[in-house]
Amino acid sequence: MDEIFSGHFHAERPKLIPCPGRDIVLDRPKVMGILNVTPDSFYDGGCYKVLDKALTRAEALVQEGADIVDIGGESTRPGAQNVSIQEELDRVVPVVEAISHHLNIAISVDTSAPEVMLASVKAGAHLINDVRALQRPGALQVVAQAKVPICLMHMRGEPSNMQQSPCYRQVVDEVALFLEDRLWHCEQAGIERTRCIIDPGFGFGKTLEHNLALMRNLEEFKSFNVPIMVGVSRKSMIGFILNRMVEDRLVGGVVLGLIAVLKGASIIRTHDVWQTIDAIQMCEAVYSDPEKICAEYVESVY
Ligand code: 9MG
Repeated sequence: MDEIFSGHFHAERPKLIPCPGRDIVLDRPKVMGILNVTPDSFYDGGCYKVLDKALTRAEALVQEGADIVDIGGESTRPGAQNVSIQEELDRVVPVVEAISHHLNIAISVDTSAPEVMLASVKAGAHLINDVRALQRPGALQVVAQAKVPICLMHMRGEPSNMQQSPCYRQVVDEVALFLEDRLWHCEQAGIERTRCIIDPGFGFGKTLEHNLALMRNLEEFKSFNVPIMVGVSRKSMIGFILNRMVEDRLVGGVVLGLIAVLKGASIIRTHDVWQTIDAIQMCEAVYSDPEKICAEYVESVY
């Protein structure tokens, strides 16, 4: 058991994601804090209040130790409806501008719209997180031109219908096949593989059984030799297993995030930043060189 944990914690992972002006160095697992600017988050339609609140939340994420902030203007929850491009631009771009001026943190934008990708990069975003894996017309070209890293996520269907009886013959193989195909399209479009991140898309067109199979077999995705991102925080798979409401799913999310790291994930996308960092650090302390860890601890105490 011990070897399984230490082996995974020290498993070979890609070391760097090149990014103009802000390379993402994967010297340890990175934590991406979630900043939603949708009506079901703190978005209230009043421009200044939204910006203020978004900036306050981003500051809190930085304080907690987040490496990346992921800004999303389109709700991708099960049952969510599409938003117009203009609405998404209005929600996201001012927040990207404000964060890039005021805070020192890598900025990711969670969008599938090429117009939003382009405007966000111009406004200071460093990375694109696309739950539709650049399948919208023009998206591949925008990311190729911008030369920013891209997270390609697997989703079956659309948020509005994805949880209506999702069905796979072999979920791990089918998700892997999809990601391989999207990586191929990226390379054809001129997006270097070193800029790509893959994500199996927990909860996106998957039953509890599918999600558990993906987590159990997450190490299989290491064979792509690109960083793996995982987002499980507060998702319904935790609710099903623990019978917890959204606000009480922190422990379940942190544990799943840690399992993902042990199985080779390089980036954990979460609402609960400091708790996730603490869990990773405790695991690192147990499985790192004891002399180094103890020397660091003594220094920090005295
Ligand atoms: C936007 N979004 C919501 N959940 C996500 C997940 O699990 N992964 C990624 N990449 N994005 C997500």
